[in-house]
Amino acid sequence: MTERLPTALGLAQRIEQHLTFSLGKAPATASTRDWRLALSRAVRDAVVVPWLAAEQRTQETGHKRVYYLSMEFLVGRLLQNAVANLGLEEAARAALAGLGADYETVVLDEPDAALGNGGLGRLAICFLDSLASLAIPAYGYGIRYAHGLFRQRFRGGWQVEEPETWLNEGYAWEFERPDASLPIGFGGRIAGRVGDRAAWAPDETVLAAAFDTPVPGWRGRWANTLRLWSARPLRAFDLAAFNRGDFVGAAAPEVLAETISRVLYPDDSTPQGRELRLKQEYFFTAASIRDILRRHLAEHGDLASLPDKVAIQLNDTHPAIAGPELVRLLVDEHRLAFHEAWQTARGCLSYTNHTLLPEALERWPAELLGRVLPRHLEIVERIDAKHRAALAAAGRRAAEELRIVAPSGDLGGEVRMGDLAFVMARRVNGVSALHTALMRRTVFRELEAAHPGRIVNQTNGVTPRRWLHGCNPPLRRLLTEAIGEAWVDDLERLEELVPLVEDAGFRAAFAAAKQANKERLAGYLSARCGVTVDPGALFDVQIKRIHEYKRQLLNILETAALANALRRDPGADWTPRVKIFGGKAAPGYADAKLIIKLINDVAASINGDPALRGRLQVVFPENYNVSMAEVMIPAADLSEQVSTAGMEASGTGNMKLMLNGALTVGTLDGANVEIGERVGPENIYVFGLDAEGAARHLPFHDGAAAIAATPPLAEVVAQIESGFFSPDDPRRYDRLVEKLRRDDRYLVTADFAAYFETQRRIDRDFRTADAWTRRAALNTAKGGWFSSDRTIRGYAREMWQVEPALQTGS
Ligand code: AZC
Repeated sequence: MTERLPTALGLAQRIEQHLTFSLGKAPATASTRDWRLALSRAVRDAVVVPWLAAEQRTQETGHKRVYYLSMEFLVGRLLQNAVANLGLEEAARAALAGLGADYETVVLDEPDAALGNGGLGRLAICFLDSLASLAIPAYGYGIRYAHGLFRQRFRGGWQVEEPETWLNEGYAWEFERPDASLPIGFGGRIAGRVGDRAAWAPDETVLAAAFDTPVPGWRGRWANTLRLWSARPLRAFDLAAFNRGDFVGAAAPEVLAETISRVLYPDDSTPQGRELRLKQEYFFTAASIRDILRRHLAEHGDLASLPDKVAIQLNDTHPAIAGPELVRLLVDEHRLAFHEAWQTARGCLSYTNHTLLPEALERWPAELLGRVLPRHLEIVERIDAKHRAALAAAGRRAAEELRIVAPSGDLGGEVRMGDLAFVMARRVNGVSALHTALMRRTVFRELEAAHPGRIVNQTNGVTPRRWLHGCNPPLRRLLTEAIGEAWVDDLERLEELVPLVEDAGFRAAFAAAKQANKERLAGYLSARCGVTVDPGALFDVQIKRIHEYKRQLLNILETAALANALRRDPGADWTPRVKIFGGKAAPGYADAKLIIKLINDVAASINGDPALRGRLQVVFPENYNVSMAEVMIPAADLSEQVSTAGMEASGTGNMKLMLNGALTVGTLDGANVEIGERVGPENIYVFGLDAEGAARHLPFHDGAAAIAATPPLAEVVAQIESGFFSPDDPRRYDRLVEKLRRDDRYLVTADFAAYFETQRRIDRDFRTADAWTRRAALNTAKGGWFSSDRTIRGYAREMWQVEPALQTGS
């Protein structure tokens, strides 16, 4: 499809029109925000054309659609990405300049839409970019949280959470769709039955209001839709109560309904919190499934063709209630027999597992599920019974482990959402080769044996549009000069760089691009946190959620041990390093918050020591988010991927950093394994126990003995205990130290020596700058496989059976 995209002049006119008629402002008084909103509107206008054309084409051809259901979409900024995908960058720059505004300033004004926590939510957005770029008709479905992920502040080095308010700052991208609203019920009872069918009478109903954001693909050939649901009261407010003077009471229904889409991940440590979370999950899943059925029936008129036309992907178990909901609608409203409904639903559904950590596998008390969704609990129980009966009939032992509704203590049972999603899905996937292999052997061992072949692997990927082309202009220019622009469409063409890596001129240019990015980050850190860093130092970066298994603790202990070594031997020729941390801890995760405080305490001790000046520095800017990642990733020399082997499902930051020419120091965990296979052992620093070794070692691991046997670690632990880093509260870290000694389940003390030794090797290697650059450039050259385009092609082929709606080049 060829749509005409605006020229600079056309774009300037549109920007001015929006400034005047959408925002009611004159150019002379327009603020940066006004220009940003006017430009966003003008760019949105440009997206609408391919967007409507794509929808029309899908309808006309009856093409299969993919529906990606996700509780999280970690969008970040949209403007720059949309401008680039539409090829409007030069035009936008020139148009704004002509109007007296600066493009860079305007795009940086956009607040991040942070409707996600971390990897899983960011992956969803990379996937939407790839789906649109590959012209695969798709909808993303999620929740339009009024408050996204909290804003992180450090007070005295402790994390405090403040509400995030992205919608207050003007959001120019969405279209509200009042005609697509749907009522969603909760609670109540079964009011009647006929055969398989039941009539559910909910006692609470809210309205799901739809908001559509167009998602343009690369070159603007195709655009898909991100449809987010916002909860509204069915009746606005209680006028009678208002007239009685009961203003608070009058607004109560409104408040209650809107609570459902108010915040991302409410704290689930209270029973109220858990119930709200379950309601959120059902709310967006039910609205999405009904929307899908409605569209399908309008276009195709029958339900038999549903699996041929509809592929629904469950991003983790959060939308797993989609299975029972679809069965419910097919049986209760569309009069299919139960078995037929189940088979139809299974034909549409696939499920991605993102974690093996037992505490992150969702389980709902049957009592709670039955109270909030009585009909669904019945359906789940029936599916459970039928599933096990079918296995028994086929001669398999109906193992206890196969129960979806499992007895649990005195609670009267719990529903294992992972097992439910598995049983309801045609395909189940893990997110890296190692993770998928472990999944088959551990959490889904029984189910894998019962349904061989259902589990497939789809190693994660990241979109090169945002994570190389968008965030790294110096490298983007170099790559395009060297091999042409086709790498943005087909990232595996980065392989063409391999011979160039042997060229001294190319290496010098590569190093210069890295240096420019390091200077940009230095400027950013200076402006944001008032710290001065030396762009000549090794930039050592660990950016991700703070979690014990991700082992920021290992990194900061090593940092403190390095500081001791530097102090002891000031004359030696050390490699200057800047340790950069970024990440948030879940508000209720006390030990992760204590690790944040420790990093900040160690940072204060190191940064305040004149003996370490110019050699070691620790920087931890608050409120790490997508747009901060876009500045940090291009500037990194070293990528820290040091999770306990077997625990990080995949990682995607590891891929972004590699693509941008950072070398990885990491364990053989998640996709690190596949990164190592592609770059070769000489171009990655692997250390520590592997997954098998870790599993074998753990039961016998003695943290106290490991500390005693590792002098640099013993010294740091002794410092922590003596209050060296926390003179105001010497006992602050007792709990952390106690865990390292007696319950080091993340094997920090087991891997410390190998990690410390590897870091010293890195110190030495970094000093041979040209050899380092060669290896960094090889990481970029070999990174092409980690494009989310490759991942989405895999899903399309092996899970969804869907083809692109346009051929490449058309
Ligand atoms: C993350 C995994 O921890 C990470 O390893 C993976 O790369 C990412 O998903 C995308 O697959 N998981 C989450 O963000 N959240 C949960 C609940 O697992």
